[in-house]
Amino acid sequence: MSSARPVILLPGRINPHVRERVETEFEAVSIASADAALMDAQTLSRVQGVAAMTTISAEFIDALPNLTIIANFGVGYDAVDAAHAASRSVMVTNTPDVLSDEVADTTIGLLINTLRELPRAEAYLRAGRWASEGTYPLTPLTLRGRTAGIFGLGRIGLAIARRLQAFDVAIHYHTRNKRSDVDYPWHETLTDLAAAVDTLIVVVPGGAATDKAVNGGILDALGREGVLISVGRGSTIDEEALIKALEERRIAAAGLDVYAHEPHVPQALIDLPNACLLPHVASASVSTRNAMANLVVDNLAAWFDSRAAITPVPECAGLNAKA
Ligand code: NAP
Ligand code: 8YV
Repeated sequence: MSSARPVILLPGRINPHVRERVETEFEAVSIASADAALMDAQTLSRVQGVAAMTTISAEFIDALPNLTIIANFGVGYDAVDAAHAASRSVMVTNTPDVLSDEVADTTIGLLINTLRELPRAEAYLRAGRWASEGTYPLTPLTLRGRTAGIFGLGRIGLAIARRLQAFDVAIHYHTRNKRSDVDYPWHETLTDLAAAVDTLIVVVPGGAATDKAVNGGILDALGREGVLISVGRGSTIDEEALIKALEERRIAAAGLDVYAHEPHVPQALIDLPNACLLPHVASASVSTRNAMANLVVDNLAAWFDSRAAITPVPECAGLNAKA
């Protein structure tokens, strides 16, 4: 391998297709986690790029004096201190669009599983209970007649909305900025949105601005027939408040793909019959993860080729070389 190739650090677990391409197209350095103490001074100074699906802190960025790009595996980049990277002229890229349809498909599946209890019905069959006890009980909840409120009508939120329209579900939304390209009713506050709908779908980015935004008050506004679906980031939901609302049946049910402290899921949630739980799999098909992996490595290649990343995050868009 030529020593002229840019040196790319792979800290911690990474998608195998990212690893394969980085090892082929760059000089790869792997370490167990994003901890500068795991590298000697010479290695720290050789690193020019990072490809990661883990936390990249300001401290770690500062420990890499010749770093110019962090390519994040995932559209959500709340684990990367992008503001700090930008202040040091380090590019950060993410993987938008290529996963939107997959995540939206999974969200619809999670919603229907939550309402119609399909995983529980299948477990009932597999346990032999259909033959021994009779038909599975009728489900109190249904998608029919529901009104969905989408908290975060961005790329994925729009893909969810398009699918829900085909199911004849009415759609409302809350974002900070009203969109001019859709006719769905916009609500200026999350409380107003929750009060107007019976199905709240959360797909905003994580981070300080959305931390625990879905709290007990929002769940009470959603109401007793209310269903919460969360596919954005676990940090956006006040998990303790959610568990209490589900236990007390102040909302009817919840379907979750993301959690505050992954991969740890509170036992109280696992024990709840009205929670439908997935292990952060919304984008997790081989084809979609490969598309994300290709975008990670294509961003690195474009950056080292022409200093023009393909999908810079907004904080870093100004770092791209002008065409
Ligand atoms: P996006 O296109 O940037 O959309 C984000 C939406 O959220 C926008 O409509 C934005 O509108 C709104 N928003 C952002 N901050 C807000 C705030 N503080 N209050 C209200 N609305 C806010 O992002 P995307 O591609 O749809 O992805 C969304 C998120 O989904 C990602 O960041 C990631 O965390 C998560 N995700 C999860 C999985 C999974 O496996 N479960 C997979 C992919 C993505 P305004 O800017 O107008 O507010
Ligand atoms: C991945 C995601 O599960 O893109 C995101 O923001 O949450 C998911 O697609 C994640 O990036 C894998 O680490």
